[in-house]
Amino acid sequence: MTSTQANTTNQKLNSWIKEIKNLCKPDAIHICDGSQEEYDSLCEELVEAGTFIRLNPELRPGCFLSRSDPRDVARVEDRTFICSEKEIDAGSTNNWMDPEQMRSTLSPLFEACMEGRTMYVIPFSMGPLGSDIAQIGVQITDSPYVVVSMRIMARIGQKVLDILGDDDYIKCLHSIGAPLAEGQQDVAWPCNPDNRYIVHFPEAREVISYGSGYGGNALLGKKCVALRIASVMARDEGWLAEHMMIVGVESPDGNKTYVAGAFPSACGKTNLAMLIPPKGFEGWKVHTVGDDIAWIKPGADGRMHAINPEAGYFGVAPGTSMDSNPAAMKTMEKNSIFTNVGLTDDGDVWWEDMSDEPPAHLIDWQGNDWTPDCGRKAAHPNARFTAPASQCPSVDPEWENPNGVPISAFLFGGRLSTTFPLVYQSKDWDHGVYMGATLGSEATAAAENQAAIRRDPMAMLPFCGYNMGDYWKHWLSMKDKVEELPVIFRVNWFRKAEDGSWLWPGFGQNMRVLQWVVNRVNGKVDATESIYGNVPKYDDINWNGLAYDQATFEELMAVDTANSIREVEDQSEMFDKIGDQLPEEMKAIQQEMLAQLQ
Ligand code: SAT
Ligand code: MN
Repeated sequence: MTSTQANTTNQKLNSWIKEIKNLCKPDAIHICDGSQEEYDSLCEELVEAGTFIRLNPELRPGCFLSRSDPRDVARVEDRTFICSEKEIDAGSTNNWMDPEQMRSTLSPLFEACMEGRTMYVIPFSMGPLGSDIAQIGVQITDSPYVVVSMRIMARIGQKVLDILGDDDYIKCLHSIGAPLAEGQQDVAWPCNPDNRYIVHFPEAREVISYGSGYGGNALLGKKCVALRIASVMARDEGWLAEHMMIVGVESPDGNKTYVAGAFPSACGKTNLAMLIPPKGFEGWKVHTVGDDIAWIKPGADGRMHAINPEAGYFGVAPGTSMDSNPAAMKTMEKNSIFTNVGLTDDGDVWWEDMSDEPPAHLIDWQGNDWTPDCGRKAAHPNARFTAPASQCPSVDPEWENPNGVPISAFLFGGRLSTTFPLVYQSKDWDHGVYMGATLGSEATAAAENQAAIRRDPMAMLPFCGYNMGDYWKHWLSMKDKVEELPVIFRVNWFRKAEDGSWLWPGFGQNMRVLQWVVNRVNGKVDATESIYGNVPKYDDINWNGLAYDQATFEELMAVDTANSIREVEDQSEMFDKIGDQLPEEMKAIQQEMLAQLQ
């Protein structure tokens, strides 16, 4: 291990480090300084331990492949807990346990759990260093894979401690739960899959995670801090912590309009964050501020300002290609970590749909020989790339602006094949909150009219750290916190024709919708009222470079009464689940819409 270490005179932090050391009994302690030397030597150790395979430096310089335990491949929502003092504050959409009871459940698990391992202390900043919108946390972990991943995903090290000074921080304790007895041989991906806990104490601003080394279970700055804990802080302090990408849309005259958007998984959120305008949009550019999370605060100018609290992308690899997302592909050309993807014979990575022609042979994500006809996937469906945002060719020059970027519009988008028009604008703020609260996607891409809708309010279902009804009330209350509210839209790229074919020609054409959104918020184009909200006329969308006839557009925008009634009625299931905490505005808007449809 490198000799460089960070240091701090923060007494609270130093005594917490001592306390955890006494509890977890690691062989050594390392306080991460965040330097390149430290990163390099940890990667070297991971290679020696068999956790990392160095990829071909000519094809993927500075890149590593990691294969997880096949039982530790994704977030575990059924093992995720919100331990608020009162059960009602976690709400019916979260798992709750009494905080004291949870602490006594966890304590014995952590006793000597780091034996034979090094305990790393990672000071991290979510958000640009020193930004008023940023927050500082400290993660203690026994996983060097987590340390190197956190160095990509957040700002870490001595510079964070220098800013922290003697202040408070968000406490994040993590252990893979796999102590090593004297002389015991380690495995490549130690974990404890039968005993996982991903636990949040919202009032204490604290996270404790045990048993998993993967993704959001282990890189605690991401979903645990930046969404579950931050959403509670945002409620208490009057801002928003959202599961949203952020883009800056630049028009040919150089004007930039920032848009943030929430999408349930598999709805093209990353593709939209890195969109390349198609033919017909000469002079237009889309700049990436963030791909996953937005922290949004009322600014002194009376507008909402957003930062991306992260410094890297932890993206789903399968399906990503030079066709679907060239910017993402370029971002991960170097200095990136790949987890659970295939390893080609020339030392590069491959996953499903990365190329039309799969390699004739590779080693799959479980370390076995793989050929295109073997009947197994080369990469796990939740295989990931971890890549620095600074390497993204479309990264916005303002992405690290400590004041954030001013948000003009929010998008909510689900996958609905039969009901929802391509795009519509909310009638007012409350109606926009209703549009986000009722967000959902079809569980399967079924063509039948009855496809079950999985509700995912604001795409926050597994990430809201408090009662969902209170969260919607908080969203409603934001209308009094700024003078210039962002305009709210819903989009749906997934509508199908009677014969089951897509009505919209694909993610690459979404710029046409983004442009209409930008023109709307800048007052450059009118809209027509419909039952859903304000919709574009055919002529108000820029069709340059695309042959798309008006009849297909009308089909894409049509309101199917029977399906719409079914959809609106179906929203009651989620509303009933929220129970007494449901803001009355939600029910009122739903009833009004039903009345109009009938
Ligand atoms: O594993 S993460 O939580 O970081 C990503 C995801 O599951 O959305
Ligand atoms: Mn996400």
